[in-house]
Amino acid sequence: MSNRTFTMVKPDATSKGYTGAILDQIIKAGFSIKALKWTKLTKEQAGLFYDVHRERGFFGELVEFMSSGPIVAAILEKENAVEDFRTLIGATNPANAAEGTIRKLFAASIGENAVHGSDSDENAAIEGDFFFSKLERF
Ligand code: FUP
Repeated sequence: MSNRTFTMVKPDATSKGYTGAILDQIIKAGFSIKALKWTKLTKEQAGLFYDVHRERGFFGELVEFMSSGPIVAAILEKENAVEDFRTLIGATNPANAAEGTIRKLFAASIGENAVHGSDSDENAAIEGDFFFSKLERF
């Protein structure tokens, strides 16, 4: 069990002005920010980030969406970070997300689902390294 996870506030949420409210929920849930960045992915970068989904039918749409506007990337710290953060954000499809979860509150659809959360300690480390150098983590 690692104490770090990686998240993105996705383009749907940044464009609707939800960034502050989402970060507030994350901090109030006990996560501390170890790295934080406002940026925008190219299509190529979005494709690399979601490489594991390259053969899936939704890959093209996913890449278009994730490169369509700014995102906020962050490394978060908390005991049991990966699992607790997945609980905080709720199911991938907001229609199935529990009441009070970030996706239930802020997501519109399975494709435009407001936030990303790493699904394992290994991926949390890979995804954090994708966005942040050692000099950007405190
Ligand atoms: P999650 O781990 O909850 O982010 O979900 P996945 O890794 O399964 O999917 C990554 C992203 O692909 C989702 F956030 C949105 C997109 N996706 C779709 O657009 N349609 C699907 O059926 C599944 C995922």
